[in-house]
Amino acid sequence: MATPTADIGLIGLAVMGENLVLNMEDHGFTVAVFNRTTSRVDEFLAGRAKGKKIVGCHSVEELVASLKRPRKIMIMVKAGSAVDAVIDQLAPLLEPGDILIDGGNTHHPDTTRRTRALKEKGLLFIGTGVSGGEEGALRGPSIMPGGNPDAWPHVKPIFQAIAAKVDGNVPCCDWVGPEGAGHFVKMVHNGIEYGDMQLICEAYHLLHALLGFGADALHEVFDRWNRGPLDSYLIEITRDIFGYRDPESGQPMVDLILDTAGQKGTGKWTVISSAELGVPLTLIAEAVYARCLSALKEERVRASGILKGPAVESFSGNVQQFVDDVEMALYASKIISYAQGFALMRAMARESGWTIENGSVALMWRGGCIIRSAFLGKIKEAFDRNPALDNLMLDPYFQGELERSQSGWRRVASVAVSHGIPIPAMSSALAYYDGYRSDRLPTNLLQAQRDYFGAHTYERTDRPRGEFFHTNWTGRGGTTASTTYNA
Ligand code: 2AM
Repeated sequence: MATPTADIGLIGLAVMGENLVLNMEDHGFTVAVFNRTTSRVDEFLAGRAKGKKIVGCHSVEELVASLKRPRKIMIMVKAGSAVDAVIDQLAPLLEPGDILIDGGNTHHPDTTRRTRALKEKGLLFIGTGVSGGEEGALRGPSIMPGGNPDAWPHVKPIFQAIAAKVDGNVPCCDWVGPEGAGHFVKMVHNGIEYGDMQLICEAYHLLHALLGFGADALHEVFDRWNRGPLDSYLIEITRDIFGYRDPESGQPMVDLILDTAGQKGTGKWTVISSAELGVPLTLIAEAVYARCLSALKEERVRASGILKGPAVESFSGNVQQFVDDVEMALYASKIISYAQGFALMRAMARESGWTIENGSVALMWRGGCIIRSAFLGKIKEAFDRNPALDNLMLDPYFQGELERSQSGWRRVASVAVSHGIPIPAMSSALAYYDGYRSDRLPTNLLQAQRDYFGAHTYERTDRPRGEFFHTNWTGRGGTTASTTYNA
């Protein structure tokens, strides 16, 4: 058999897989490729891979034989059982110390399970988030690897070479943590992406429905916002979307698109995870539910003729001031969303015994991925100042930014409410801000209610924490406290 020549193998030549291969090759690595439907290998070799250091293989055995040791194989197939099928095919052909990498959108518990199972066989598993879409995969994605830490030194030179770069030459890729940590962080990235997109849509709704701004005016506003603290990929593409006209009708394309959204599930997983960990992730939850509500198109159309809103005149305030207020509302809400997302990662790290460095995550998201922005640089600085920061809002910079933007944020919330325009993400963000900064919430009453109907007991303001009391509120039912009723 010929001497192995390839630095890494890749299985799954859909567009993400192909683009990653071309990116690796472009950085000097020889890549062996395989796809279940082998005609795809031939098409790739004859097409985009022609003349490049890419070794086409027609079986997994051939792929394994073409790799230098320790072998490194990246799996880019559909998340779920396909990943297990490929791993089961490969594992018997590999030797201890060989490395398998899943670069798909896998749910993190699967990655934890695979990392553990393969470790038993001496194989080193990595589950990595790859973000940036097709373009990112080709030109520089954000890469978030986690799993067996022994694999990282072998994979690092390849991953950091192909990753997006910021601030000169800093790669948007670093080791995230053990087991499913990489895929967990990618999941939170996607949740934050849901939140960012929903916030932008709410800003659009306010400017469009309330101020009557059309696509051209919106294009201008987003162009200006993209040069301020909101500077980001998503604001930039939104600006460009408003500038795009339907080639046939000449109308703004955005006006012709049906207002119902789909979702693939990563936003939902993020929200489920927040509920399991008991971390408020209200903004992303609202963003997920806003998509669900949008999908009820026929119901909404029927209800629009039945349910009445406020009888408010059209907007009568200062238009320029209101546009600036909406910018502030968007910006402040975005700070809340990231504060909640980073708090979730901190809680998951604690719960799982993982080490996830929030500053390092912020750096990985700075470039390459969909939520890339200048703002993430500020988040990185905040976690550099204090890696153990409980909540991003408490960092002096973000505290100041929230203070600066909250009057506009509050004005937007009240105008939206009085005009009947839904801003679930912006208003829930404000509720979280006001809740988090409250030293006293109405939960004393909640505890009284729980104790009244279920003898759940309560602690007292005039006694030390940890002492529990029960009141016989009705004079009936005795004085026995419930100790086994905690959900
Ligand atoms: P295919 O071209 O043979 O369908 C995205 O669907 C990628 O995942 C494709 O490269 C596809 O291969 C691959 N894929 C899907 N299910 C698979 C499986 N069970 N085993 C191997 N590859 C699979």
